[in-house]
Parts: sequence; C-alpha cells; structure tokens
Amino acid sequence: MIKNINVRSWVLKILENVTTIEQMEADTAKLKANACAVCAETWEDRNKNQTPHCRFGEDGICCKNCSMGPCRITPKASRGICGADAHAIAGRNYLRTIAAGTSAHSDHAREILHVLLGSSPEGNYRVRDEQKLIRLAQEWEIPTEGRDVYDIAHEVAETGLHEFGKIAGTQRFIKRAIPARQKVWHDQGIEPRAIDREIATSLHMTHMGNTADAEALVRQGLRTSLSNGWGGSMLGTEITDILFGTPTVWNTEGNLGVLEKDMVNIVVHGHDPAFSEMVVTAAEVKELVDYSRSKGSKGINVVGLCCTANEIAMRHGVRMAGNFLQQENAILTGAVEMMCVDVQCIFPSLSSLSECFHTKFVTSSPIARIPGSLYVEFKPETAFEQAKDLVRMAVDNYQKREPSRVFIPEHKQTATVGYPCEQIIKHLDGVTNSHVDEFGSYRPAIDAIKAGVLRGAVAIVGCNNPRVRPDYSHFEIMKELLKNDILIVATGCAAQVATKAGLLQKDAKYLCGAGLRRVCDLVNIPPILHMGACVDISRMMLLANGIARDWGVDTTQIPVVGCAPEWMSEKAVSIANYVVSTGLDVYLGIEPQVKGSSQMMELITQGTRKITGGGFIINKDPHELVTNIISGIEAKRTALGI
Ligand code: SF4
Ligand code: MSK
Repeated sequence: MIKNINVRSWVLKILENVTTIEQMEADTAKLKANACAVCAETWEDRNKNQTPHCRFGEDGICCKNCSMGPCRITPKASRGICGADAHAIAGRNYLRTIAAGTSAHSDHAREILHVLLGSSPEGNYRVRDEQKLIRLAQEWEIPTEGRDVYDIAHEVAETGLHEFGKIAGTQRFIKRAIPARQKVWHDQGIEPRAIDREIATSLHMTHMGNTADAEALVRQGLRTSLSNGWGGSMLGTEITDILFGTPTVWNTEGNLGVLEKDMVNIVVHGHDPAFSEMVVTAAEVKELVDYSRSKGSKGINVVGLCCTANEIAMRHGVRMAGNFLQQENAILTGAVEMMCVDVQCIFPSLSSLSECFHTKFVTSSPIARIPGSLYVEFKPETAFEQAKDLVRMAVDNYQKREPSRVFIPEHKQTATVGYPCEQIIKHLDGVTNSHVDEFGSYRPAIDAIKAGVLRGAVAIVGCNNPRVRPDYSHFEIMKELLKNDILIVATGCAAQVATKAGLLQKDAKYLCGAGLRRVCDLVNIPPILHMGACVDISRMMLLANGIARDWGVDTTQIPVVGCAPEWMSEKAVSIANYVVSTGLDVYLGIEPQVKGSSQMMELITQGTRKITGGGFIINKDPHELVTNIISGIEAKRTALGI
C-alpha cells in the first residue's frame, strides 16, 4: 500500500514535469510573433497556402514520367495516354519514392565510407572504435592479423564501397539475418543486390513503357528497401561507429531551452556526422572559447537539430534543440549566431529566414545547395580548419545579435540517450550475466516478454508532419504504450519528441505499467531507449533479428513492431518497407500516397504479408492507432502461446 502511494505521488510529480504538447505549441506561438515582427513566413503560413493539397498527388495517381503527360486518373479518364491505369501509376510513384529514400540513406553511407578510406592517424578523421573495425573486417573475411589498423580500415572502406556497384551477388549484411529471414528473401526473389543497381532498376522499371503490374512494383520496392536497411543504412551506422565511436549512454538535455542567452549559439542540423563532429570539436578549442569570451559571450554553445542532434548527443552528450518542424523556430529565437547544415531534411526557407535575423546560414554539401546560404564545401582533408573558421565566424557574429529580438523558450528536459544494441546487451548482461557469445544475448528481455512483465516492444521512428498536429501523435502513442508495459525504442525526430517531453528520463518509469517499471529498475534504463538517427533504424533491425535469433523463431513472430505516426520523407517510405521486409508490421499515422489504387492499398496492407510476413496498418487517429498496436502485439503473443 505504502509502495502504491509512493508510485502515485511519483506519477503526479512526473506528469507535472513533463512538457506537454500544449506548452510546446505555446512556445511556437510566441516564436511565431517573432516571425511576424520581422515579416517572416514560416511553414505554418506555407502550409495554409498549400491547403487543400492536390488530390491527384495525395492519391498517387498523377503521372509525369513522360512528356505526353502529365496524366491524371479521373472518373472520366481511367488510363493515362499510354494506357497505364491507376494501379500502375500509383505503384510506379511509390517505387520511385522508395528508390529516392534508399538513395538518400545510402549516399550518406557512401560519403562516410570515403571518409574512412581517407582516414589516417595524423589526419582529421581517425578510427575511434578499433574493436568494431576488426569485427567487421573479420565478418567480411578481410585479414586482420599483424596488420596496421589503417590498412584494415582502408580495405574495409573499399569493400563497403563495392556494395554499391558489385557486379554479382547480394548485400553482405543479409548474412547477419537469421536463416529463416534469409530464406524468405531468397525464396521471394527480393534479396538485395548492389545498392546502386536496386535504385537504378527501380527507376528503369518505372520509366515510361515498362512495368505496369502493381505487385511487381511493390516487390521491387521491398528489394530496394532491403538494399537500404540491410545495406546502405547498416553501412552508414557501422562505419560511423568505427569513425566516431559506438554510442554510449549520456545524460543530456533537449528542446529550444538549450540555446543560451549569453553564449555564442551554433546549431548543427542534418544527418552526416562527418561535418557536425568537426564543428563540435572546433568549438572546444581553447583559443576559440577565449576568443568568444573576448567578444563578451560566456562561451560557445553547439546544439543539434533533427538527426544530427541524435548523432552528437549519443557520442558527446551534446544538447538537442529539437526536431524537424522546429528548425525554423531555432532561428526565430533570434539567438542563433550560425546554423550549419549538411544533408537531408533542411528547409530551403532557412536561408531567407536567417536574413531576417543576424544568423549565418551555412551549407556544406554539394548534395544540399541552397540559394542565399553561405556555401562552404566541407572536405575531409581540411575539415578541422574549415570548422574552426566557421566557429570563429559565428563568434564574430555574436555582437550583431539584436537583444530586443531574442526570445528563447524556457522549456528543456533532461534526457538519457545512447542505446545502440551494444548498450542494450550490456545493460541486460548486467542483470543476469547471460552474455553467451560475442554478440551477447537478449534472453533476459525475452524472458520478461514471455513472463508477460513486458508485453512487447515498439520501434517508434520518423519525422513530424503538418498533416497532423505536430508531435501530438508521438506523445499520445508513447504514453499509452508505456502504460501498457510496452518498451519503446526510438530514433530520429520521434526520439526528439520523447526528449522534449521529458520521456527519455529514467523517472519516466513512473508513467509505465508495473511490469515495465520493474524492468526499468532492474536494468537501470529509461522506458524509451534512444537508438540514434533515422539511418540507425538498421540498429533496430539487428535488435529485432537478435531477439528472434535468441528466441528461436522468425522475426515475424515476435511481439515487436514498428510505428511511424508522423512520417513525411521518402526515406521513411524506404524504411517502412525494409522493416516490413524484415517481417515486422509497421503502424502508420500518415497514409502513403497510393490511395487512388485499390490494388496498391491492398498490396501494402495485406499483399506484403504473403511475401514477407509483415505489412502496414494505417490509422490517422493516434488513439485508435495505439489500440491497433496493442492488439497487434497481443495477437503475436497469443500466436506464440504466451
Ligand atoms: Fe501519361 Fe503514360 Fe506518360 Fe505517365 S507514362 S505521363 S501515364 S503517357
Ligand atoms: S531527420 S527523415 S525528419 S526523422 Fe532524420 Fe527527422 Fe524524418 Fe528527417
């Protein structure tokens, strides 16, 4: 009884400490006033101007794949000029989306591989996780005995780069999957070949005059997505760990309150840590810190946004300013001296918005050129010098800040981040000492699931999206899952919602059911495990694979599912497809743009189940979606007889 009273008072305390969506919205509204004061527009204004959205685009039934078109499917015109019907057009558009998402993650990985190829003990980029390098080299049968670390690193990089254009064979990482999964991929003809080949094949299949069969397009989508999840993204994650260290647990903070009134604020935004790591390191150089003090500031404050925030938070504890739809808000505080971006999820509007303030907006990659930005092409050989120049420029900009325009919302929350598979294993190992081999074991977690202490796990991933109330779906779904003893692993902007709300604190266990709370206590973890950036969803695939392996069943049987309540990017469509290909169901809060084809809707929700065992469940209402998730998990449990 006394215990229950304690828990209740803790729940009240935690609920008081959680930052609510209403509070986040109030901050945004105040920042919007800052925008109005300088006549700047934001995504809210542009969203209004774009509403209502084009129905043909929404339904995926507009084709502009040749110049006889664009062709749109209407009740009067059931086929395009070439004869393609709604199913062909929606299927082709869908496959192109997957190919684009795959290219983004994979090209990011290619860049990182080139950084590893150029790494040296005296250069800007060094090997930080030798053990992981050696393990990967051994996995790829690259000799390691008696060799210099950098010789091994360069051979690993070259071997990784071959995964993009190999003439024959399939992706090396698919051998990591449990045999049952490998068999599914083989039997269904969706084993991913070279990454570039899958992308090119997808574009070729969707060229005018090629595939018009929806199922064939969906199958190629699964295959292409696998070249991402078990190819490009997995390469990106592994090589990033080798270069910058495998993430460990850090305590940090999140939300716009991490910007400092009396410091030089630099925001790093995007995805490629090769850039942000250098900026973080440069900002710690004593000479630059002293220089910032000579300009009247109290020092240099580097914070992250979007997935870059996740990358540097879990490797350095750097604080996180927020997620995707918060990128303009950061500039609207009037307190950002510089925003440095690399690739993906960057609003081109940041450049004109920065002009309304003193903010320097710096682009750094030929992949993301934005008019009006200061373009400093980042090169591995000169990266550190370039980063120092940028930091100095930001410091010089500090005195141009207009104090009357500064409004930094107070809200920020503490967060415990950095749970890649290695950390999850280490924590589980600490409880039962069940470390069975070099990859460890998930048996303690499986035992908890079998006993019903934990009902299952959900990987919550993805962006936020003005089509729904930003952050709200994430927040509602997370709270409900925790209450129902369902562990959450999170990446990307979804993880940032948890950060902003305060759900990544260990004390968030008081919002959980008794079972999950007990697990959190025993294992000493928060109930939502931060696993990294969107490229790190490959870590989640290895987690699901490891659980299935240690359980002795196929991935499609375990009570583990994916959920993207507010996704928006092409990368997200590719991700959702590789999660389904891995055998897991994916619960979506935003409809994929294929509604205009009954065949495509059937294929993505039911058809893929016959191919991989997984499929989409789509529900725009977050409360209904979470009910769907819980019933899905319970159904898997029943099928397993637990
Ligand atoms: Fe129209 Fe066919 Fe050309 Fe598409 S490929 S634009 S449906 S004619
Ligand atoms: S940054 S892809 S908005 S998660 Fe990876 Fe966030 Fe989605 Fe971009």
